[in-house]
Amino acid sequence: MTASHRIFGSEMSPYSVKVRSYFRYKRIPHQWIVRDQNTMAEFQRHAKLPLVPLVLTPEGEALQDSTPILERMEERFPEPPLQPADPALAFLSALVEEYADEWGNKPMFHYRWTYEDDQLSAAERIAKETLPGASAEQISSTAEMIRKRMIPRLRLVGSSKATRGVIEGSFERLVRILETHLASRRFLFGGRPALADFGCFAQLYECAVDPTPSRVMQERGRSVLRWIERMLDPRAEGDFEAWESLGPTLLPLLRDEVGAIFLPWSTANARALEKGEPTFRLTLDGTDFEQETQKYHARSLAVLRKRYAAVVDRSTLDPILEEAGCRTWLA
Ligand SMILES: N[C@@H](CCC(=O)N[C@@H](CS)C(=O)NCC(=O)O)C(=O)O
Repeated sequence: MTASHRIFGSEMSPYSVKVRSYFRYKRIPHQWIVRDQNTMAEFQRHAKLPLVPLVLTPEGEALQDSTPILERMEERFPEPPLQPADPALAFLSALVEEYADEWGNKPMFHYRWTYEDDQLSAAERIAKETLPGASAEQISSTAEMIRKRMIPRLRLVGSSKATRGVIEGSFERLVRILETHLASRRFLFGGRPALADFGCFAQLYECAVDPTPSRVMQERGRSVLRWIERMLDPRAEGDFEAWESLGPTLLPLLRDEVGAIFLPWSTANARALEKGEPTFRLTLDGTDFEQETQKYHARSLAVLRKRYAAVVDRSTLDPILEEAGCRTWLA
């Protein structure tokens, strides 16, 4: 039997939940270790960055950053394949994952730390998770500390009164598009999960357990909620579909979210970083959107562009990207 991997994570961290679902899907023996006050010292001994998830391999390697973790595991555990064999679909799946990781995190973070109900609920769950067995007073004072620490971080993701409409509009559109797409299929690319599912579900899983966004999902996203449930312990239930059947309901995601919002935003961030500008602004959905420039997003956009450049035959992919308004941002 393969020795066990150890995943240090948190139920409150979308990237941790994403990696855990992947390990479950792949049947990779693993232990889920909540990073709490008992496990923190060990986490800190291995982690280069103070971020979860952290995966320790049986060989003693420490891995961080969810996408490279999945890619690394995929080399060692190629079955069942994470991506469709068709390179065009595989790229689209990577594109949706990038959108979810980098933009889809905004609504999640925005709702969680903007509205009082959400702040209180999340801060308490984080405090309980971090301090197992603590008294009610300890939990409540820690929760208050967490709340005060997290609210100012809204600025870092560009969430403010001025951008609330853009972020919430994007979330509602995403739920609407996925609701239609998932009404008649099990996963985003057909009968089995792909990279896109792991990225996208994880952000929405967190939204589904926070009071404000979960109300939107209860009202308008019942199929999305069922898919999130499936994604917590996903199984291959069929094959990937072809673009011909996916396209009618998947193109709106690529066009109205990835092409209209995410790629222009990520490109503006990367340009600002190149010029050494500390903030950047652009018009999204007819509204001024301003945010602090972030290194990480620019790096992952560069990786995505390399991935696009590496698709040898783009005769199927390019017309799809063109129709979705994504191609100009990738070339
Ligand atoms: N790009 C990273 C992001 C990881 C990340 O941002 N993790 C957050 C939680 S979702 C974190 O650990 N924040 C600091 C903390 O919770 O202490 C990934 O994909 O793994």
